[in-house]
Amino acid sequence: MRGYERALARIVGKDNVSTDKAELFCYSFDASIHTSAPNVVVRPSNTKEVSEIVRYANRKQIPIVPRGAGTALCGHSLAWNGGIVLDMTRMNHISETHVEDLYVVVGPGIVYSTLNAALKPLGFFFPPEPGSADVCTIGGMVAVNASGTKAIKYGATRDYVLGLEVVLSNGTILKTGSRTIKNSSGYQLCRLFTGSEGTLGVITEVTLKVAPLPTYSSTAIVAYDDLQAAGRTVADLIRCRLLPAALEIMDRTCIQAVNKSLKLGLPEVEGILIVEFDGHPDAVRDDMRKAEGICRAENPTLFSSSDDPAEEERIWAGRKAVLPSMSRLKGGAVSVSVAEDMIVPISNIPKLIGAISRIAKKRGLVIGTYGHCGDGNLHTKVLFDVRKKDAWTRAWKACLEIYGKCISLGGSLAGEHGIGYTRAPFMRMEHKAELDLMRTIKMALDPNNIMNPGKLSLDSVPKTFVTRLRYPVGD
Ligand code: LAC
Ligand code: ZN
Repeated sequence: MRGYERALARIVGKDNVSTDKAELFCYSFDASIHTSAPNVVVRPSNTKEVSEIVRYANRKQIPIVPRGAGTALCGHSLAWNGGIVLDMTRMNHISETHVEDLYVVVGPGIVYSTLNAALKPLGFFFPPEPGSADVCTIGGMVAVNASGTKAIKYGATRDYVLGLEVVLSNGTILKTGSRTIKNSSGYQLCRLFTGSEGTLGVITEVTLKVAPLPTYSSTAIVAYDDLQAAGRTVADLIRCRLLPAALEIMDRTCIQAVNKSLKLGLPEVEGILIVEFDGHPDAVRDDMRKAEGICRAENPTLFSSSDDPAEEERIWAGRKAVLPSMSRLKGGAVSVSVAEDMIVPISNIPKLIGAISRIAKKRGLVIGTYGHCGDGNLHTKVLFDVRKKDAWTRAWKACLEIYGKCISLGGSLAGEHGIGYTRAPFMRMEHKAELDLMRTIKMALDPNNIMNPGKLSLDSVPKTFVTRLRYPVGD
């Protein structure tokens, strides 16, 4: 046993420390295109252990990377400089439930859908609903300010974080925020740690606001022969003061992919919108009637709505399967996550969609576009033969052009997946001088740079960016 293994085993017990090669290999991936292995994985079970581990790592200047379920799409939970991966999944308790005060207190390792299953009998929920809802952890969601299909109406994770317990880089256990629905008492430090991606400290407990669970919903599928028409409908719906619980888009490539993998028989048109309303049945029916009129103004080939939960689930099945289905669309081509989470002001969706398809054509790439158009957030998947170096070069060029367009439209690199490693070299494009302030904050809180180093902000594209890919790239 190496010295650091012994020291860590003294804190968490030897069964919760591993340097086994096979295990380290498993921890060398998340859902991103990158890969990098830690030297050791540690699984703490409480805040005190986390504090002792961090204090030890700080003394020895060993990098620490907190990790939940590893669903991050940009390499957030990869140990880029080796070191310790802190697997937080054992800290998965619900320690307090106070729905009458609109909050719960949970460990960072609890899975999103497990928390909502516990809240459902009480008639409450935590709404942001990411695509990885059945596996992702609340700590990971706070770390990247995650969200998903419900953000247009209910907001993102940051809108629900009332309080946090965080272990700082010197091992100090900090309590920040409150158990109240609002406070105006000083700097809103919960907001600082939310979205900090493990670079400022380790989240060990979360006080989360919860919302009343709607008891009725209705969902429509709307098909258009023109993707731009689908995009225009999004802003039209909102301009008419409709606020859907979800408003999603899928282009032809995505529709073909889910049809192929799930045999759904969706119409293979240029664009499909999914529109969901929830709330009081009368209000929902009224909103859906208005939405139908607005959607029909752009001449859809199909408008079909239902309040039957089984049918609603059928409508959603295709959308929810886009990400895993894309790699099955074309033999030899893999769906690759580059430029995959842009967000723009809602009415600029048609412009962003148009730009993505022009860039795809110019670079000779197949790009599937889908996502949460109701809040301005689009995901893209680039399909190509990952063994070909030239295809990677074209994909990176396309990525830079898409980011440039997105920023010029008043948007941001990431709507809900965060920055991690894969987007770190592009941060200056968006944040300019603001990035220097972010670095000042980072240095103040983590002077030895042990907390998830190499993430969130890079000045240039390092060589490892294109060499440490999870794919076997040839010439
Ligand atoms: C989704 C994930 C990729 O929306 O965010 O499917
Ligand atoms: Zn999403």
